[in-house]
Amino acid sequence: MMKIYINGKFYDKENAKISVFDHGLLYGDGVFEGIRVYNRLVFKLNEHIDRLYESAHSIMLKIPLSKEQMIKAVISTLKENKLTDAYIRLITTRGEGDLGLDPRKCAGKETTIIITDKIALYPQRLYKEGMNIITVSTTRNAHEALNPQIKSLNYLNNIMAKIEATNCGYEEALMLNDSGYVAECTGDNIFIVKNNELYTPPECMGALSGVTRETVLGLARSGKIQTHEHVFTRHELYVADECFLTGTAAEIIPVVKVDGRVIGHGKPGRTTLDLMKKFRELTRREGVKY
Ligand code: PXG
Repeated sequence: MMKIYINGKFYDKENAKISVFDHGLLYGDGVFEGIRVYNRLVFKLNEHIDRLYESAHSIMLKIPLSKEQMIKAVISTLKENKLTDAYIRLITTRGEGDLGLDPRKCAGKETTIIITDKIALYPQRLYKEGMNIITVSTTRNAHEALNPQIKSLNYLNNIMAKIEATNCGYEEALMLNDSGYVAECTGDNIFIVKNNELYTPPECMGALSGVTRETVLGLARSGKIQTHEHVFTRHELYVADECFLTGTAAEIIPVVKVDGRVIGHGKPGRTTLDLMKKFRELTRREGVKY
């Protein structure tokens, strides 16, 4: 039986419920993280916790637990569910208030939820053959409106882009920022390889500071690959030698076609395959053991 953590207690899935007055539901007012566990090793747990608290700080949401308490809560949820490989969804909402926007009404009611589940893996075919993605007309949120670096519960911007892509028969959407520069995909960061060097858009272009993104940049640097967090347009993407996406759920997934343009040789590239291998090795040996 799946056990879900809500504010320090475990509930069966059927009984894991929160108020309909929770501002997480009413307004998407809250923050979240998605974390992976590989064979009892929680991958980059501290990095995810840090990002959760940074997102909360930015929206002036007080998480009732200290980081150490949050880490303990995550581990105890994993133990309760006896999972060795898992996907963790960590959420803190503003909590129960009234029908008005004012978050002051929710003070002291912040709600922390931890769901651990089996991982829903992407089809193996996509890793072997690579993905075919399309640019959508929904632009990434402007940072002065709702900064894409805040991993908030308000994901409509990404969902609208995902709907556009699936309506066109594509698995994933490429999102540009409101100046037309490449930002990221709906739940993954984007990278290109050109002349054996690695490029990804800087966060200020509308990209989340992805934990997998940081990991891949580190792996590339230790493999003596030059890395650049650099602004680029769709043209640079179209003429890249290789392209791939990174995310906790997807890990590293090759992209072989963008807007109908074949990338490189139309197959997952050498650098991509090498980084995929190194990433898998890292997930096997590094993490918080429980
Ligand atoms: N960009 C966005 C907008 C994300 O939500 C990433 C990049 C990758 O970040 P990490 O830290 O995971 O390397 C994310 C995180 C989904 C889904 O169902 C994806 C995320 C979160 C929640 C759901 O695809 N990705």
